[in-house]
Amino acid sequence: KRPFGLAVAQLGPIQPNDTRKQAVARLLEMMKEAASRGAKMVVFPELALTTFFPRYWMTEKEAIDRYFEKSMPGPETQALFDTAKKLSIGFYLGYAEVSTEGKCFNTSILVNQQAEIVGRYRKIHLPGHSDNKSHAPFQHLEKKYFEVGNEGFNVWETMDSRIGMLLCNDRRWGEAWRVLALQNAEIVAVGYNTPSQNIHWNEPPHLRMFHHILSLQAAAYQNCVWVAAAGKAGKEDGFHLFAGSAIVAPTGEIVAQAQGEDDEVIFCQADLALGDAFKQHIFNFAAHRRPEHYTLITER
Ligand code: CDT
Repeated sequence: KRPFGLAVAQLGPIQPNDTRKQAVARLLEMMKEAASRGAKMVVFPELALTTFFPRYWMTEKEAIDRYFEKSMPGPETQALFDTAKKLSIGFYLGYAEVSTEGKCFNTSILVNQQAEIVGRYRKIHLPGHSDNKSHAPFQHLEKKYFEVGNEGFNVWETMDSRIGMLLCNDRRWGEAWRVLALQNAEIVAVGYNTPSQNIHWNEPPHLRMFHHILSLQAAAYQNCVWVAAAGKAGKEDGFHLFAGSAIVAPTGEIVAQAQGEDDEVIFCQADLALGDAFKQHIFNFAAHRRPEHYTLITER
């Protein structure tokens, strides 16, 4: 067995006028709880420092001034790094990034137990739209505020494991997971913010949660990885985001799931060796994959 203390910290809602200081204080509380339960790493949600602001039509400058981080760590986020180092716990954190060249990304970072940033992922599957849908109850303007990530899907050797990162909508795309599995990922961390209401078509609400869990379980099994998925949940400014933060084993089984829609830490002692039998047999990529028949995937 190769035990790895894995924690997911779900966030309840963050309101538009909540400060970074308030958000960071909540993250710190959960980081401490995760560490006390024996976690080596805690996974926080996508855009974990602010409300899910792509629901608002703003000018890009307004959005940047309010909701984007100009540096990481910055003055308000330094405490996360200081506490992580003190407690010797790694973390995944999602936030809105303005790069040094002034480009905007929906980003996550992977921080090791010495509080060093070892990996960065810039979200590739940006859902939603860039125009103002004035008839809709709220917007989903990720295509307006963010550029498509320009650094690919990567896996980092850290904390005695190989860890990959995805962000929210990526979890629905089989290709994203497979690119991480091909780099021998053992754990994939995913932060998300998913509105319960679909503004594009009248989707039955129960399907939203079903497709979220279905995506995580299928991806974990088909790629022999541990999945740690952290959501931001509850009503932000009256708009509901679903909860359902979960840890899924390489067997495809859910081993921990959040019970409510508030700040909540879930934890499991993940056995990183659990995926080995699947990797050696049913999903032995070298023996059984047929990439020569998959070329259409990259051509279209
Ligand atoms: N944040 C994010 O990517 N949310 C999307 C919502 C899809 S509906 C436009 C998701 O896939 O959960």
